[in-house]
Amino acid sequence: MSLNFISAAEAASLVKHGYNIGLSGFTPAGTAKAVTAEIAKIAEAEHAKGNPFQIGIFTGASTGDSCDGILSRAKAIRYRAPYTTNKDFRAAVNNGEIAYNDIHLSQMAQEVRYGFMGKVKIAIIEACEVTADGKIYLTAAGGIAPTVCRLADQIIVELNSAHSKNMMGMHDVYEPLDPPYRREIPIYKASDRIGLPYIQVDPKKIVGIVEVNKPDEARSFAAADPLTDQIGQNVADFLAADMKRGIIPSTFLPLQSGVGNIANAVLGALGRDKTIPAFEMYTEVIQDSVIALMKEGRIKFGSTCSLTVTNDCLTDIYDNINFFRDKLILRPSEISNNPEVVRRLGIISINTAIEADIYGNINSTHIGGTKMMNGIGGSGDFTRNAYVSIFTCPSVAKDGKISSIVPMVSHQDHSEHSVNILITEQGVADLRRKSPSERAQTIIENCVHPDYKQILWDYVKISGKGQTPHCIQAALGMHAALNRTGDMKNVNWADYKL
Ligand code: 0RQ
Repeated sequence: MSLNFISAAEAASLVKHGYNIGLSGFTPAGTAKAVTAEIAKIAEAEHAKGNPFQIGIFTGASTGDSCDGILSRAKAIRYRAPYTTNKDFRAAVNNGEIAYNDIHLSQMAQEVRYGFMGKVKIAIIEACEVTADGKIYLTAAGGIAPTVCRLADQIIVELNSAHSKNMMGMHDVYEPLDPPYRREIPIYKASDRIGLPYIQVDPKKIVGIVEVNKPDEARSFAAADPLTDQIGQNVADFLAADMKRGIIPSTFLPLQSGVGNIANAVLGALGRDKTIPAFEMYTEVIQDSVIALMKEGRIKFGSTCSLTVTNDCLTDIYDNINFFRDKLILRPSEISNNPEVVRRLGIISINTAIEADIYGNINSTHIGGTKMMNGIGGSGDFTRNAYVSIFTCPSVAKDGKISSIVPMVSHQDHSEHSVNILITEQGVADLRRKSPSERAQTIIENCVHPDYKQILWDYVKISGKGQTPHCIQAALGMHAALNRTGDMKNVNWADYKL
């Protein structure tokens, strides 16, 4: 079979109203960019004629503006799963315009395979190389590409020359069988390679190859500041102390770290702290700080689903591929985030909370309990199965008008049963082996901002008795005060007397 090159517009014309499309990528790394922008144009033209045009999007995690942003603005998305970070998509979701299914990232590929999500008509896959016998070499992410390639009727390849062919060989493509035939995933250390360096597809399904030269759209991160540095130092001090006590083996354990400004800064601090030995990562996202630490020898190996790095950093990896070839491996999200593997390897997970409550329940996704921020991402995959699960956040948000620690979370993603450690710039709350009341004491004492300590001690006083004491009428009183007055400090517990 010869390779059939077509334009992005020709490729987009294959996508019809009502189709579900499956995309490569995980975060803006490795995602389709050109065909999605052309689909948006078709949607706008159809809408101008009074015709409906909306599609479902299945992908690994967030994408870049060329996908979620452009398609949201064109009102071309009916349904989407999972995680996304785009602000226009977020606005459309919170206006009720898009049906958004925020599921754990490890489950996405298997739920598509199980038939829970509906038919995938077309897969759009970014590649750095494709061969006439159907070998697709992915770029900066694994995502759900192997699964959607296998299930889709047709495959469009975006052959993106902004990604170097040096990426060939960096992926480990492996798809488990479904129950009742599934076997263990044979990864026993972060660097184990268990699959192929490419996706093998039936070449007849590749209906077109679109030549593209567009870099990934990963955002750069805010520089670390004294607050994020302090959070990072608290994480490093905590881990060093656990090692000293022999709770964490002296060889250390692989780390997972979430995405965002805080996560980037935490890793930087861990790298600087030489009481932590050089370590490995088994994670879903590698950001710039990890690459810098690899060059310094502080991180020995990184297994990831994506290289969510700035373009300068990605160019650096491509230019020095011989250095990175035995230090990095990219896996599909079903494997990078697999609970079985996370539990086996004994991962230390570090994720960011939007808010936590005094009992250790975590909200990672919703602002004020109702508005979607980004989504749960892989935080649940790792937290529930970690050797030690850690959440970090600044103790206050929005110039101190919001306490990140509240009596009861306004939305719950991770329960008290899965959360071991809470860390803010104020300090560390070790929740392991503690009862709910003991957890409340340690969280308020160690993690809450001084402006909110007395407010939360007073809440404890009005909470009465119980395994998990609460004054139910008042449990969301700080959120109500924020809505009413713009500042949680204006809560008055006397308003909620029994
Ligand atoms: O608002 O954007 O208006 O400034 O939330 O907060 O402090 O910049 O932190 O970039 O690290 O993001 C949880 C969203 C943190 C992210 C979250 C406001 C705050 C700011 C962002 P502005 P920061 P970060 C990996 C695994 C998902 C789960 C996860 C995330 C904005 O880490 O999406 O970890 N996690 N997945 O002001 C109101 C509060 C607030 C608040 C913060 N209590 N109330 N606003 N903010 N706390 C991802 C993958 O799986 C791919």
